[in-house]
Amino acid sequence: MNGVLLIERYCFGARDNDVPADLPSVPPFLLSASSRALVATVSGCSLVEAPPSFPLIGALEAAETHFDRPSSEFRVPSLLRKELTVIMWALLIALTLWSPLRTEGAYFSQFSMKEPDHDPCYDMAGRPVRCVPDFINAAFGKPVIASNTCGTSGPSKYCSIREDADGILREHCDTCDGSVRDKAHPASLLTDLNNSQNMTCWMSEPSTDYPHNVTLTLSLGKKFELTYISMQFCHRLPDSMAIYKSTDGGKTWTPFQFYSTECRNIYGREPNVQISKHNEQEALCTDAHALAPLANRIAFATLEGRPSSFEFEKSPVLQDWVTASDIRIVFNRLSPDQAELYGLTNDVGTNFTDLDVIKQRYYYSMGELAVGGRCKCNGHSSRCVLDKMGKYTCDCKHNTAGAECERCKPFHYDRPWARATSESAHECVPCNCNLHAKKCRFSMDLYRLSGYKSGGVCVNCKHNTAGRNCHYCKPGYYRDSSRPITHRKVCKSCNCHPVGSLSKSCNQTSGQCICKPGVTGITCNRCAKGFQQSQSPINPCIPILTNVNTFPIAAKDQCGKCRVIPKRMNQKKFCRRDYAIAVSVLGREQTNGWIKFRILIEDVFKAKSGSFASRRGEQALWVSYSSLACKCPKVRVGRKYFLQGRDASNDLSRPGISLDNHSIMLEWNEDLIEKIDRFARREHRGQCPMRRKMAP
Ligand SMILES: [Ca+2]
Repeated sequence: MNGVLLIERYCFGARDNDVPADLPSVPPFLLSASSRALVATVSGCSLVEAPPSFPLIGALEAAETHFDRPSSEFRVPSLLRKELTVIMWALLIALTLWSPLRTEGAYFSQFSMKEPDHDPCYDMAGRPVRCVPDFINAAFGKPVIASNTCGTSGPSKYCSIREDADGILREHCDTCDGSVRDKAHPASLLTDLNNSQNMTCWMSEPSTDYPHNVTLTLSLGKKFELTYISMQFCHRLPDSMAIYKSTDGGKTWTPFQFYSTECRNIYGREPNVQISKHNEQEALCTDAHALAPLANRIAFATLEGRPSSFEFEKSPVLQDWVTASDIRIVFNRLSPDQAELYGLTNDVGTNFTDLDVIKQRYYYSMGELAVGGRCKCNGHSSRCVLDKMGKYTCDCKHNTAGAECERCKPFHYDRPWARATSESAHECVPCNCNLHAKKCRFSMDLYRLSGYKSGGVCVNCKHNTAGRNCHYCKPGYYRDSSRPITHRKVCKSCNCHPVGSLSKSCNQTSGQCICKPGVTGITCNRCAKGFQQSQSPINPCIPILTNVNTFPIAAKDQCGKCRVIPKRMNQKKFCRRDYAIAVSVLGREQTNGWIKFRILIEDVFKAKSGSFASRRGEQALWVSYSSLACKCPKVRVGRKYFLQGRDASNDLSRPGISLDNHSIMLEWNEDLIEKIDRFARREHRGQCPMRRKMAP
């Protein structure tokens, strides 16, 4: 039986004191279901004990594995076989009548060899429920790589002791030869169809080397959750052997279990350590296998003795512990004392000094490596399949994705991924983007704020929408109330007039743009009553004035000497001004008695921090109408100037830079840079001219 399992001496879950003293002492063999530990305890083949809840799952898995396979070997000591068969059937019949288990339909479907009527990942009402792939022998048919195989470099002789028909143990010798079909013992025989009547065995090359290290590596192709690893040997059991597992396809390995009569010496581990809740991920070392010298199977139950196995669903530690994508078995020693191998103490005519003869007895040989478990899908899939790339992977449901359904599939990030439990399938939920986005991300902060309901944030909202759910219109657009929010054209452009409006945005529901003073219309496209169009893009609509002569025209002869336009620049002037900047004039407008120029500060050579002059970018420059009338200075829109002055007291009615008698304004030319640079350096070095002192 590929699929093996089991029940060689049925003392599952039995505590030591449950086992009658006269029963051969074999390590109790606990078969654990993914969530519950076992089960029927048969000790001396009487039912002894079963945990109260779901007591039969483990036996179920065992039975599944057994009855499912056509050539299953249900290997039981002959005197027990009949009774056990009766017991197993009784259990199975009891289970079919047990309604809570019917929802775990995978078993029955497999039992009846029929496809399930509906997807087991959803209940009859279509609600998502936890689902798991069938329990299988994950090793069956998978390749095993052996570090060493008998007969691969020419024929080798080996010997073993067998019980002959007359009941007497005798040594039989044979030859292994990789090039002859009947004599080859390749590692592929570890995972072939198992037949107890004609066991096919892998063998290592006989050797007297010490330590005698041989490695078997099995790749399962993806992550599984393992219930047991079972090894049936064709020769004697190894004395010291380690099982490792990998969860990353064989890149890194962690110990799973050790077997040795000398745990401390060989593996540096205390033997038979008790597992508590604090070390549930610790690999144990046991010598239990050595207590039954005639046994030919070693079975490692991954959850045996681990306290949280009874609440496996709630134990991420144990969920990790039973997870493996690869298994490695390392044999380190065949017998405690290699000179005292079984045959040597028997009188079988062996010459003690003949090393060659001794060597023929030193090899490992295994007939079956079975790994019982389920393809790991975190409760989100009922089967594993080959994907397009030929890779074994879960057939994920519940909007999950990944080889183990370990994440949510794209656009289903409204709440965090979680493993399915019997209480909740924890299915992934699509983001709500009102059909305006194809991508979203998860935000834990928003999820918390929503009371753990919704954490999806739409990415790249299309159709001029915005917001975490693409549920409103982006700036410059407003909601067309006649269309549903999911409509492609739900957001209409505000079309705010570039001159008449203060911004591109408009009211989300009415579409009204924000107009400049004196401007009106939904898009701010015309002057309001009492206003007329001006030539200024800044103030496109100005009041219709009754008195046109608002500004006094200064007579030319009233203009005094202009101090704002100096004939030349010097160090003293540079030092005594608070700021020195280069500005471009962008526009002008008139207000009461003042002209306000819109300027762009392009360079700041000197300025007090926080002052208007220190801020690059757009700024206002105020010049009194009378100064301008005297062309002191002459300021033209579109020109660039060098500007110096003192920070005036802040006149709130005129925010920006104001020109006064201390200001200097020069039309810009590139030659100025060198001068400014020189003045600035000197000032920085403290080389400003001294102020003239008053005469005493
Ligand atoms: Ca085999």
